[in-house]
Amino acid sequence: MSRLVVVTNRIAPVGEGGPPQGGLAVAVLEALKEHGGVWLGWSGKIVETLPDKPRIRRYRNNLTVVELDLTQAEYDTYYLGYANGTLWPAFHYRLDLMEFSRPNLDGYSAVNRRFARALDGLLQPGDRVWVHDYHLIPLASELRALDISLRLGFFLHTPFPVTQVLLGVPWHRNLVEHLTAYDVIGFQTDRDVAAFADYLASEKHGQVGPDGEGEAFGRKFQVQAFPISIETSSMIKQAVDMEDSPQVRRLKAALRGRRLLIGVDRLDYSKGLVRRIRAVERLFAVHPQFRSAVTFMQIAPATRGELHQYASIRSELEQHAGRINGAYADYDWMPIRYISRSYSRRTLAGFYRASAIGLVTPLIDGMNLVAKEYVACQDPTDPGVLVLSRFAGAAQELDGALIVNPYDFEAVGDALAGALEMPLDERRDRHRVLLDRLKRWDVTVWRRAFEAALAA
Ligand code: ADQ
Repeated sequence: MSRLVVVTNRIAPVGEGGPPQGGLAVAVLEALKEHGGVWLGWSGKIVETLPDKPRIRRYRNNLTVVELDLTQAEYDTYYLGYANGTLWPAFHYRLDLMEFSRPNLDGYSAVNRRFARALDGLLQPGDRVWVHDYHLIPLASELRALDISLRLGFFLHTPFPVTQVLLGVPWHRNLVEHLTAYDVIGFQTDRDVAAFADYLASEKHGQVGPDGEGEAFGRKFQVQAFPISIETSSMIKQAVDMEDSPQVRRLKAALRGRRLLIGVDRLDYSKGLVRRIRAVERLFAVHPQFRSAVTFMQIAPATRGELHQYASIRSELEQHAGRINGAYADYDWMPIRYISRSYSRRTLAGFYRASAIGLVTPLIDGMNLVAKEYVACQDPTDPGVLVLSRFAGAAQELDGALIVNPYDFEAVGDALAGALEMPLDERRDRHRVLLDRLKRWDVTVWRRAFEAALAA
């Protein structure tokens, strides 16, 4: 039986640290639990001197976790610099926020080389290597340079930008050439596959055929969409379990009979939070019957706080929330609750179930798992409504949601009014279709589809 070797930027705590947060970590752990295997990535530690060897921990079920540390310079150049200062904004269509420097790119390349060397010592004949996300695009090339001929797969969790945007990224040709060193290149949606194929064709590097067989830079590879999903059945169970939990009871007591609109995101400029809050303002301004009848709760803990592109988002949001609360609040009602701490998935599951509307309005998003989690957590007899941006990858599958254009926040505000007034029958019908999709295509099916392509 061949081993699965997974490489991610960051290793989430396994075992004693409790359940890991984040869709990637859940999917990876679940994949490795089934057959065992190796998970290699950054430990989360920044050290002054790197240890001679990576730390190797062995767990039950043949799971081996290999932890690498980063130096401060590596963290600054590889992680903050090129990965999150250049690629993340560019892949989310924000060339205006993109920054680029040669030292950052050198750091990015060097860390990928070091990850490849660490892997080299651990790989066995027959292993299948599955690399995740934009931090590690050059890893396959580095492994090939070490004469490794194993099957290598890559999955991009973010969008793949259209050619006109990608051309703005310094080093774009090298990035795409590095991608083609993998045997399988997986994207979230067909739109991403099409963008990748268009880049190869229009830059005259190669092509992708109708069945996803690609050829470029003298290599052959398979390109395919694998929309990531959630652990649907366990999410449903958590939501049911949490229905009568102390947290949900406290939330409901605080709402005092008002209906809840919920947003849950990492604090990121791609998530459309300012426009979302303005859509809520529009709801109160133009549909006064909902004043004092609903509360909007936005949970958005800070991430990547060291990057200046993230510095102003929080204060901008707080300003809008303060302004709207100032304009509409009453002595017994606060329209907007803005919360910057994070909660466990279990607690969130209970909060989703208690909400009449899930607001997921990114300006662009690879998939967005919150949209899927919100659907799974609803009570099928009285489900809430998902209001979903057309620019989330999830909108390709979840077309039974209320699909909105997040840039048109006035229309989003009106869609919120429509969602609050939606008859029970329509809510049930829409929810049934959405949940059906999530039961058929959960994270296990997603992972097996990728593994099958990698084995082919
Ligand atoms: P993210 O940008 O982090 O992920 P998303 O998919 O919404 O976006 O969230 C990942 C996970 O984090 C979800 O399971 C969610 O419950 C959790 N989470 C988000 N906000 C939280 C909060 N405030 N508190 C606690 N938990 C929170 C990237 C891509 C996405 C893609 C995923 C997986 O940007 O488009 O869906 O990877 O591929």
